[in-house]
Amino acid sequence: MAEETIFSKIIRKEIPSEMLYQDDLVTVFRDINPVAPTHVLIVPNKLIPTVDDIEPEDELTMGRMLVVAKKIAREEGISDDGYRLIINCKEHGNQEVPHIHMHLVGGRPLGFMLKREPT
Ligand code: DGP
Repeated sequence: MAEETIFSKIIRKEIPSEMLYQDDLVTVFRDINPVAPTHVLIVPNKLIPTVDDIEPEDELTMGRMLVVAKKIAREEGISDDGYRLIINCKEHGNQEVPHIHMHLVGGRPLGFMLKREPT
């Protein structure tokens, strides 16, 4: 069994967050350390540690994350200009919290996805 993170407590409302949305499968709350005017996290209610742990029965939940991302982006007023969705995975992906979360980031031009390594 994977160990719970702080995100499980946020989902159960045991600790405070700026929660924007919750349904039977996903929860959305603002990132504590935003990198852009809109920076929210879309999180499955079920503890799935990383993308590498996704099982076939999680397909509906993964789809719901995208459907909800679209809805929140529209509510945040960033849909027309565009935004970025990011899921970090494990060490090389720089995943800090081992409970899958999709970052929805926007509200300013975000530049290239990654800095190129100097050649
Ligand atoms: P990642 O590197 O993809 O695992 O991003 C983890 C994000 O989670 C990071 O942007 C900061 C955010 N975060 C960590 N702890 C908390 C918390 O207690 N509350 C909220 N709202 N966000 C958190």
